[in-house]
Amino acid sequence: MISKQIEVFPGGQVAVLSIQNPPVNGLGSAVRAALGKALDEAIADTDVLAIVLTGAGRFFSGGADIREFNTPLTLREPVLRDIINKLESSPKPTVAAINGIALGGGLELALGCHYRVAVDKATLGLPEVKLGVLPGAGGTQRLPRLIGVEAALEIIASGDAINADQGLRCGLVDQIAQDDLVTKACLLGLQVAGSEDGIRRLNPAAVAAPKNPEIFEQARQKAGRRYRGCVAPLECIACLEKTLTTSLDEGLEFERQRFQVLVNGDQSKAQRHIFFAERSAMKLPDADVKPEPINHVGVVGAGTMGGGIAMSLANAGIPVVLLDRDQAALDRGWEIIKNNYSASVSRKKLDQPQMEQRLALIRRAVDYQELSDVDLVIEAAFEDMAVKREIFERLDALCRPDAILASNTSRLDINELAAATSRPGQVIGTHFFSPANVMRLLEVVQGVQTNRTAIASLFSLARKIGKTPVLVGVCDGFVGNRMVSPYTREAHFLLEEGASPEQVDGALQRFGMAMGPLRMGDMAGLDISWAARKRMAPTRPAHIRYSRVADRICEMGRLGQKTGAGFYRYEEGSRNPVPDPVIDELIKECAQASGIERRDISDEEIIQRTMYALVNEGARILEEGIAQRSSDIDVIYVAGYGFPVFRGGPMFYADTVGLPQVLATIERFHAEHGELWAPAPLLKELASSGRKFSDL
Ligand code: T1G
Repeated sequence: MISKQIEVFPGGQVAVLSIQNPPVNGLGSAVRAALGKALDEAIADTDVLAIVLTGAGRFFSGGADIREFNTPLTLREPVLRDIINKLESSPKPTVAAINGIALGGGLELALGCHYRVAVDKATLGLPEVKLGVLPGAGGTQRLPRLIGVEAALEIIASGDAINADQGLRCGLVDQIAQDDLVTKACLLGLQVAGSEDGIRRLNPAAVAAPKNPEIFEQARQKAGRRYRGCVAPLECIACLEKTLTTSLDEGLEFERQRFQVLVNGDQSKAQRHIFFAERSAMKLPDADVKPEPINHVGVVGAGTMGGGIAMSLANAGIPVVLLDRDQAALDRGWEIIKNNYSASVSRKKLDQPQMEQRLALIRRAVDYQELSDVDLVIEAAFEDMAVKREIFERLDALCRPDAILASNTSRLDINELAAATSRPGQVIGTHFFSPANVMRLLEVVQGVQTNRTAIASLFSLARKIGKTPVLVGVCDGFVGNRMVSPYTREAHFLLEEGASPEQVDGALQRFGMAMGPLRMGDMAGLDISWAARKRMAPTRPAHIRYSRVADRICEMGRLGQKTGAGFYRYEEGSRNPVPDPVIDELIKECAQASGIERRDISDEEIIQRTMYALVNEGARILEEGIAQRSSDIDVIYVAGYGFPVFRGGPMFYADTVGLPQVLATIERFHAEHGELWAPAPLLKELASSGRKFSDL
């Protein structure tokens, strides 16, 4: 847990304590107890003149052990704050030798030291806000006293990490080291031990007011945009504001109280659930299966999705052949890619050389022969089975026998594509989400014959290009889009029953969704789901309720933003939805044609009808084994569909509401609205047995 080494120098002896707790040197209770004991011994040892604290491997420390947050405080003694106070009140100089990643409580531990030396590749951050909490071991009180409240506010309210050089410039780091980190830290400790100035200590008095008194309000506005609906950023900002009027000790007590409120709140429990859920989802189904390297990729189709996929690959340094059979289409796609990169350069997210380097990695082609040597082809052509099957037959004939063939289809049958090839084991789905170069989610769709090596290879590639891969099975819409069907169906039904488009979208945006379903449809294009509905029309049972609202909107040529109108109107060049009386009238006509008497609809009903439609379908997906875990569904919705992270995803949200209550409401809807609301057997089983989706 904690190794101790006595380093002897001409100026005296230094106790070097090293945190050894793989995988991230987390500060669990055993580590804290061992560190406290080692500190007591080093302070008591009269031969030791200074103390250096460092970490083993690439982590100084990844912070407190998040898994402990659900255990009562008493079980977590000694608390991290006590260990940090021991460092800070030490009569001997304490120096943090930051050997790599120092996050959360890990950085707070370093803040408890009197000095900090960091390797040049160190990463320093207080990401607690991303877990729905705040730096609860003194970070909100010590950091502003070290680097000023403005710099501290940015680091703590954003949760974003900084590098060693930025740390040096703002005063968080005293020295940068290369491979002589511990020696440098020891010598600094001895230098202080021998100096008349003594140990530099933080000023416990209130912090000087910032030049701009508006910074806290501005921070709240910024946090509201980035972490919409989250309470943790506001609590972080409150703790920082407190430093202007209270002493260090008073501020630490305030911070402790606010931390306790957050860590026991639903939002943090949801955000911690997503933290672990993302890591579970990205775990390879068979850890022992070795992925094949993917170093050269072909993308077929230079449209919006194909271009975004090509950018995702180039951004990770992977050479791409972007192919379209139509030169004009290829040129259009290339222009979009160049414009996207230029926009990133204008926003200073990229510099010019980086843009040119990435563009150079994307080779354009119209001849399929250019794909004869790639490791993987991702087909992103028109969403039509006949078109895709023809492409897969061509690829199968000319690609290397070991090449993997993937389709970016958003709902078509991967098994049918596999059957069109001589390599069904190497056929897989890679469902990217638009814009593919931005959205993290990647549904990796396994066909019945897809082999484990192909899955492992795609998972490895996904992580390399910064995506969150989630393994899903084949059905219409896989997981995300399959669930979005009943979600959108209920939204359309609610329109006929009396809600306006802006009420449906508004209720869901107030719930925390990044965008309501109707506005989302306008943005994505209403024609995509229209085509799916038309494809399924022949098999749709006549006795099942069906809303004509969306079809009629499409039949008017209103396909969403791209045509300037859909559920809403859009002024020229604007994406702001404008309610349109034409649509209100259309909805009333549809309701009348269906004999529906319109009524007032509450926001609560809108949330229940749409959210529980997601949950019920998610339960069926789990029953059918289309998703491996309930938490995978949560990851898909948070990472790919704008579901609020502070509610933990649809299945976690249902657990939070309580499955008996969710089931009772669904059964009421079943009685009122018919068989579309038949409760999933799994939901009934869990509700009756007192279990939760997160128990699965
Ligand atoms: N607690 C518990 N487990 C953790 C953990 C943590 N802090 N960090 C990582 N793990 C597990 C993770 O679940 C995975 O487990 C394994 O370690 C490898 O993680 C008091 C309150 C450090 C950048 O928010 O950002 O301190 O799946 O796959 O890609 O104020 O982990 O192998 O079983 O992510 O190399 C603040 C969270 C905590 C940092 C490493 N700290 N961790 O990334 O590995 S709250 C954080 C990360 C706190 C104080 C507050 C990343 C990483 P498994 P990984 P990685």
